[in-house]
Amino acid sequence: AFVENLLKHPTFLNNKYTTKFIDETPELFTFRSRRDRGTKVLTYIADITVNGHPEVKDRPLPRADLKDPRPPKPRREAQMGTRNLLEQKGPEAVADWMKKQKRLLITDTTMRDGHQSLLATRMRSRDMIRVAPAYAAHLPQLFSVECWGGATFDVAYRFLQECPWQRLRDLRSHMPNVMTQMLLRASNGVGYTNYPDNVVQEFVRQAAKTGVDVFRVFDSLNWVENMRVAMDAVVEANKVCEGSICYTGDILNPDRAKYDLKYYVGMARDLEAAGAHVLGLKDMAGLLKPAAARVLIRALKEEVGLPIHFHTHDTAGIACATILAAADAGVDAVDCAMDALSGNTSQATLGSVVEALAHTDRDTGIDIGAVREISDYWDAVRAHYAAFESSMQAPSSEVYLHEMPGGQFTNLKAQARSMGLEDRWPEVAQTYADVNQMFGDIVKVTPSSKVVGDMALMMVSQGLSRAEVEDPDRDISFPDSVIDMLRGNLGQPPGGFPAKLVKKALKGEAPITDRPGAHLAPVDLEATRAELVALMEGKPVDDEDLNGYLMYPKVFLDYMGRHRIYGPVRVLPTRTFFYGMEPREEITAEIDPGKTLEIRLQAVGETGDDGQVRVFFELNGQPRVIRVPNRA
Ligand code: BTN
Ligand code: 3PY
Ligand code: ZN
Repeated sequence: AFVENLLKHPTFLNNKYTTKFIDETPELFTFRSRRDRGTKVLTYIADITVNGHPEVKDRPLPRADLKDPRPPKPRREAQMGTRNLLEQKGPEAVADWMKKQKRLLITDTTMRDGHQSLLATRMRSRDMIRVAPAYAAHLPQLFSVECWGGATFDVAYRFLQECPWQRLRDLRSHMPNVMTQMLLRASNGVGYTNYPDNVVQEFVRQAAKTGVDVFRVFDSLNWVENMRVAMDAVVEANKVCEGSICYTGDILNPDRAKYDLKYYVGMARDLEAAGAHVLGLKDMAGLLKPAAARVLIRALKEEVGLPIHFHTHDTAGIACATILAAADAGVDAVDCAMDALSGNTSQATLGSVVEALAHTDRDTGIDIGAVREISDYWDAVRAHYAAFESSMQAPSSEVYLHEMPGGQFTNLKAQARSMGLEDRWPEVAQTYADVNQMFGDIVKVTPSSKVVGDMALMMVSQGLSRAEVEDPDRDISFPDSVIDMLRGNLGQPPGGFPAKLVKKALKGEAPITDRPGAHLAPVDLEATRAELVALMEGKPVDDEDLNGYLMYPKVFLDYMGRHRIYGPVRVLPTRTFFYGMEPREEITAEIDPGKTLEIRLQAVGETGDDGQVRVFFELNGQPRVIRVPNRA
């Protein structure tokens, strides 16, 4: 009843949630559940078995014969890795060490960008944590494991019914020797909007404390001014600050002179001066071509003193070639995904890069046997997420036209499908490119990429051309996200936004041109905590929960509401989580270290006159009957 009440409340339906709303409607939050965790988890299984999981409705099913994936067993103790170096000597020592390495260093992105770009970010913590000990034992040569941030934070609460902080804590403890890495959208945190400075600072402090070692910090308009608060907080936490350039355009194309070599070298110098330990080169769409990589990496190596960490996507099928060119030009570290979750909109294939460089100057030293074994595990994991696979069958050079980031491409395609525009995809791609030019040729990466996507979908669905949108005599109702960006609330792109468009969209209202954070009052953290304690009936609120609430108030409260009903569903196998159980099926779930639930579904009863279904279980040998509503 709690969730239903809450979700039906008009304030939620209008999506105008504010903290004040809670003060005014405390009765919605007083749902109390005394049931034990086992009963709650059975309630979840019963509900999913009867009603299905809304996220996989009408989507392709995983193969019926799939087993719970078995991670490779570690065959030796974890050896020293980059995390030990960071702990003992600090972030500057890590940067110095990187520059001294002859070998090419590799970050494994499987647990963040890999599934974000291929499986709509839907990979569950359990599938990651179970393989972490194998990474610790057999891949201690990795530079880092990217496993947090970007879209994974809100997707965990929103769709996977799990706590992102707990994921991080568990990965950290099962993989204590290799650095963890996160993607941080600077002042946009892990959200889509600019947060007050102290919220960003608090978030970084907590992420560092819970277990992030390397923070890749970027700004969605490449505005270094708007990266300082986040970068300073990382340096303050004594973690590795990877200040990043987002790469767009084509430095070798004279028609895209706005983002030329000089521009990138200038930004790199600014990031160095701003205190970065490592320079990130973030090619979120996979636009950097091999020949351009040679030129750019060489120039950056000459002009800045920082080690360089290169990130790209294989959307055009050329990422390995670009990585090899970058390696030739002296790049220090690159991002790859484990073979089974690589290619297309994801990263280059880790095993293939390891093989390509074996017996060369830049031999990675990574154990290819371990890569294959761990990739086999990821292959088995991926099969469970068939519902979230995209329709992309092959790499495509079309990305050089639209320049969509890997993480957005399949999402926008799905959005276009849901609006009935799937057949008109080439038009969406062209319009996305037109909108980019209309906005003055901007960097497109979360959240600016979402703004471009919103505008493009709106134009295609309404049949509007760029000229019509720009026509001063034609009334256009711009999407909210576009108006917000043109107001300056995401910061400033190089050269500013086109004045005529701003004037039209804002109807003459003056935009801000300084830092959005300068306009946002600090949040009173302890008052917010007290408010949250009150909502949760006096249950203490720790710093992780407080930070989740600060980033995503409604998403966090919805998660908490479901958590009271369904309990720790994170312990369930992925198949059970999305599809429930079959009669006579048995599963085990480790609810605490060493404490397991043995769950057997006996039978599902008929729907009664009251609309309730009785579901018959055995829990650790004891019969249990759970009643759930039939929502069909
Ligand atoms: C979500 O995707 O909303 C989170 C997982 C829990 C949702 C449960 S599934 C059964 C019940 N039916 C719904 O539509 N939501 C809850
Ligand atoms: C994110 O911000 O989530 C991204 O992956 C950007 O590339
Ligand atoms: Zn990426």
